[in-house]
Amino acid sequence: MAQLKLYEYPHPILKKKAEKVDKVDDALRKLLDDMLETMYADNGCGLAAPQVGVSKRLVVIDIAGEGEEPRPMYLVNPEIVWASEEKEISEEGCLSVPGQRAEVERPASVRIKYLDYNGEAQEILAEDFLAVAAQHEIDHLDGVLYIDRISRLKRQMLLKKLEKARKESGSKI
Ligand code: GNR
Ligand code: NI
Repeated sequence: MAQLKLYEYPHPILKKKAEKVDKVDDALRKLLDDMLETMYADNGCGLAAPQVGVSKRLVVIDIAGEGEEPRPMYLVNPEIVWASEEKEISEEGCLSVPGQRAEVERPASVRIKYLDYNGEAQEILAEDFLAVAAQHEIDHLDGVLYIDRISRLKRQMLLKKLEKARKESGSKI
């Protein structure tokens, strides 16, 4: 296993639409394992491949709470096949926009089709925080960050704070 480098805003790879994967083989599973390790090391609950510089449609998620048994999920080529009319607002953060948070509105539940770690087709109904995390990650595969889903004014304020925090920490955050 290996920890991968995280790409942060405004790296252009985060704006690119990622490519579909055509087969789940050992090399791909190794990448999924490394993504999971990277996510755990940075205390994230989800991670998409573009965040580690790989423009492929791969996501890992673990929404288990602290002190709970880990429950890793691997989503290859995830697709939202249904979204609820009902919307929900929740506070989001992103490892690629470190130290910042904002409220984002999204469908409250979504049905997602994907291939699992073994390349088998799966479909799940994601609700509550899993719905938020899965939509946040699938957005990454389409080059969309949660800050693209907030008002211009809020985004400008958030990006100013990010810039300030980076300066204060000696540029590297
Ligand atoms: O660790 C993360 N926490 C989080 C909190 C609220 C909504 C979404 C997320 S995902 C984020 C990790 C990340 O940046 N994934 O892309
Ligand atoms: Ni993110």
